[in-house]
This record gives sequence, C-alpha cells and structure tokens, in this order.
Amino acid sequence: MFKKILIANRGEIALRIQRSCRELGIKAVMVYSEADREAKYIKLADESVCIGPAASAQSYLNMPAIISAAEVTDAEAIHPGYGFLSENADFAERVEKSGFKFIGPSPESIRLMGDKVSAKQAMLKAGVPCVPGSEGTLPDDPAINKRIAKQIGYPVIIKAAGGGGGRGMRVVHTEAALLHAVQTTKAEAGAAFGNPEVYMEKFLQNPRHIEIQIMADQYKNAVWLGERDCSMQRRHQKVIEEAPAPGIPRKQIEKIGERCVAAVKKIAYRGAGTFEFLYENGEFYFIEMNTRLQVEHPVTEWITGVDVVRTQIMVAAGEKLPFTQRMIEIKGHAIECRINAEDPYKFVPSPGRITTWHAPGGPGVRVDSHIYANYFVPPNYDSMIGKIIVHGDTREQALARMSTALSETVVEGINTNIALHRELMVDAKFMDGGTNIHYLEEWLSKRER
Ligand code: MV4
Repeated sequence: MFKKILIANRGEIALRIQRSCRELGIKAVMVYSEADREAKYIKLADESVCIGPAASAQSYLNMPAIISAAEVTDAEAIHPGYGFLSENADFAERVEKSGFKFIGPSPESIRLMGDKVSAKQAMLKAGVPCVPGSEGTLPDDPAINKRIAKQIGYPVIIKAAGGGGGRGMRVVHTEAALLHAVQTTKAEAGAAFGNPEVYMEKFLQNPRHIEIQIMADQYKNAVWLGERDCSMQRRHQKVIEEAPAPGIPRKQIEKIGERCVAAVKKIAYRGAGTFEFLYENGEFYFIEMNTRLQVEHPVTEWITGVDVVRTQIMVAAGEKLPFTQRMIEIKGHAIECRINAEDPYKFVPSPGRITTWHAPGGPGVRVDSHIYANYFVPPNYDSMIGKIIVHGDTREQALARMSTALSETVVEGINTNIALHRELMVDAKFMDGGTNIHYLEEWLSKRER
C-alpha cells in the first residue's frame, strides 16, 4: 500500500479523500491555492504545499506545480478528485511519466472516453445499448448529413465529440435547420475543445438520467455498484441524486449493469467509472462514460456498503478488488442534496464568510463538507460547499430523514439552496419518484417566492 498520497483538489472532496488516507494509514499531502490557505483540511494535513494563486488555471489546473509538489514531498500517488484535472489524459500521462501512480484509469481509457465518438463506438462494440445516431463523426457533405438525420428521424441532436456534460450540443427539429446547426456546433466545438468533430443522435425528449457505478482492478475483475438517478438537475448541474432509481424493474437494471461490467473488462478499464444513460419509455441508452470519482458517490457507498474512495486507492496500488459481484447487495435507499452557496431564487453564487454552521445528525445522516463557522467561501470556485446524504430502509424513510436533516441545518452569513431542498423534499411529484431531467427547471419556473 502507498505510504503517502498527494490530493490534487480542494473543498469537500479533498477532505473526503484525506479521510480515506487516514483510515488506510496513508499520509496525505494537500495542495492549495492562496484562496484556500485558511481551510481546516489544510491544517489537518500531514503536509501541505501552496501551488499558486486563487485562479484555478494557476493552481488546481497547474500540472507542473502539482507534480513538483509530489516530488518535493515524496508522494507515491496523486488522487485528482473530481473536476479540475481528473479527466485530463495528458495530466494522467505526465503523472505516470514522472514516476507517480495516478489514482484513476489509464491515460488511454481517459482519452477513449473523453472523445464521445470513440466512447460510443467502444460501448456499442461491447454490447452496451446506445442512443440511435450517426456511426461516427459527421462528414462535411450536406446531402449525407440530411440522409443520416432522415434515417434517425427528427428531432435530432448534434453533439461535439470533445464535449460532454451538456457542453457543445444543439437540438434540431427540422431539415431546414440541420445544416446551419451542424456548421455552428462544429465552429463552437473547434473553438471550445480544439476539436471541431460532431456526431448526431436521436433527441430523446423526456428521459431520466440514470448512471451505473463500476469499479475495476488491473486484473480484469470488475463489478457494478448499482445505479443512481441524477435527473433532478438545473442547467446540467445536478441538485439531488438518489439510489436506487425509483420505479425501474430490478431485472432490467441488472441486465444493464452486467453489460457495463462486460464492457469494462473488454477495454481493460481500471478504477472507478460511471456509465451515463438516458432512460425513456422503459429503455436504457448509453450517452457518455465518466472516468473519475463523482460528487454523488456517497449514495452508492450507502446502498452497497462499499467505500468507493478506499477502493480506488487500493486498486491504484495494485491490489485486487476486495469484493466480487456476488457480495454486492443493494440495501435501502439513499438521497443526496448538494448544498450550494448561492442565491436561493436567482442562483447567482453567494461567496463570503460563514458566521454560523450547525450540521444535521442522527440515524442515517451523513454530511460531507469542509465548512465551519468563520470559514470564508472563496468566490473563485464552484459554489458547492457540501452534501447532505441520508439513508433509510425505504425511499419514504430517506425522504423523511432528509427533511429533518435539512430543518436542523443552519448556515448563516451566506445564502444557500437549503430552502429549495426543503421544498423539493415535500413536493408531491418528487415524492412519487421518477421525475425526468426537465422536472426541476419546470418546477422552478412555476415556483412562488
Ligand atoms: C441527450 C439528451 C437527449 N437526447 N442526448 C446533456 C448532458 C450530456 N451528458 C448529455 N445531455 C443530453 N443528451 C440525446 N440523444 C438530453 C440531454 C440532456 C440532459 C441529460 C442528462 C441530464 C440532464 C440533461 C439536461 C438537458 C439535456
């Protein structure tokens, strides 16, 4: 096992990874920007290194500074967390070329999945059901593109191969609008991702977002750890996640989970990964794979009993997966609310000093957060300041526990979205379960203040 790991991230996930290191008897080196100097998890660290100014580009995205920090502290491995450099194949490659283990998949796997066209081709070949669409990237020939769209049937969606997570997409409803949409998406993709390639899919109008968590070691052992329903989102930012997904037949999810495991083995994937699916009219359609630890991993941890971060570290160190598929049983129901420092109605970020912090507790309540009274939320980063996760024997119990947990929570000095979560936990449609990806935005547009 590693003796020392460098954690190349900040905030709640830096603390989450630090906790796993402690538990495994591994020393944690934290890196931080000037804006995060006063954070408590920095003071708790075995060692810490300032890697630059507040701006992410000069600190948490600064590859030479992070690799130098690993060198001077003699760390053996680097955990990238989520966001920042976590899905950057060049970073993973530079980490390994510098003699460190990257706690994540190989650069080749990250690259394969980073290109959404090669990802889809690999998954199709491995037997994972995908959204019907173009076979690869679209050619420049207008007649061919019109033919592809006609074959798929309108509406279609044009997506950038280098995009993902909702960036670089355009919906097209008629043939008259097709060629302009292809050209514009290409131009934008070239500018934004340095790759103008685009592909086409059938546009699904009212899907749910269901994802499958997988874990694999370097010996081609792989398991799936249930699914998560992440349909409650606003502008491609997830707001609430839960597991299992309400109302989907177990047999059907098992079939998809097994397909994901087969695919992971086929591409010799190592580490944690997530298959994103759209689920509409009772069918699953693969859209993308994420090659990182995800924000919402705690709901999976709670229904399976598997510590995802601990397992990531173990398999990166060359150990075998400590469990088989037979040992994974789904127990109860878990819900996560992301707590953001933001205006509860306008959603503009609300950085500043937290004057009061009272965390919820009791049976089935987990809080993943780095905040404390007198903590200053810097304006330079994502507005998520923590997560409240609950578990119950049933979804109803989990909902009730979340409502209680939210009512106990006190954050003063900044604005948060806690009131929004409290309203959603008692919303009749959300309580029924199975809302689609548009539900939250529609709900917000009708919300009274
Ligand atoms: C789609 C889609 C409908 N049809 N693809 C958005 C994020 C990116 N991961 C893929 N996205 C979508 N792809 C087809 N063929 C609708 C979305 C989408 C979406 C997906 C998941 C969660 C929230 C979403 C919000 C808007 C659009």
